[in-house]
Amino acid sequence: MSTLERTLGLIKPDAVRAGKSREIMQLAELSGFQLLAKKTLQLSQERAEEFYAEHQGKPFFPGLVGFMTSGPLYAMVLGREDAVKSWRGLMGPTNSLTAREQQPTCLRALYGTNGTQNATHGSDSSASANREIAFFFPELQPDALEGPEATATY
Ligand code: RTP
Ligand code: MG
Repeated sequence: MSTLERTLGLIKPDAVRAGKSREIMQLAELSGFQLLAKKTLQLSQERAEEFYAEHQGKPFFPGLVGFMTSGPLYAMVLGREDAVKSWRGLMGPTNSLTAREQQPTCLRALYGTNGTQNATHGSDSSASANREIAFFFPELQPDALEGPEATATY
């Protein structure tokens, strides 16, 4: 029996700028992912730093934050069996230059530029997926229905 798993996918600012968002979403759907939710948004420096908090202090961190705030991105909730692992497989290696050598048909080979500007993001575990979906789609969380406002309404 197959169970639906959810992961958080991003189409990063380089791929959005290059006009590849629709193509990437179509490839995702052709690869068996359901596009359960999507939105376009611009990250502030603070939000980008929070999203990539695990990389604070690394040499590439300032460049990463600068890149992720350089323009609008797409955030997507992707559903599929084994979604976390499957989406990372479709993206391919982190560095787009390596990706072109090792997996020429993966998303990062097709749409990315280098080690930082690599077109897409995907959660690295089910726990990360839950956290990252809540980060970009707080309105989808069951908790959003609780709290004083909701209680007062009913
Ligand atoms: P992501 O989180 O974006 O899905 O990528 P990942 O797991 O494959 O790679 P991770 O190690 O989490 O790195 C996060 C993002 O930081 C940028 N990066 N630049 N120049 C560099 O050496 C370097 N290393 C990482 C990339 O944008 C990478 O996706
Ligand atoms: Mg990562």
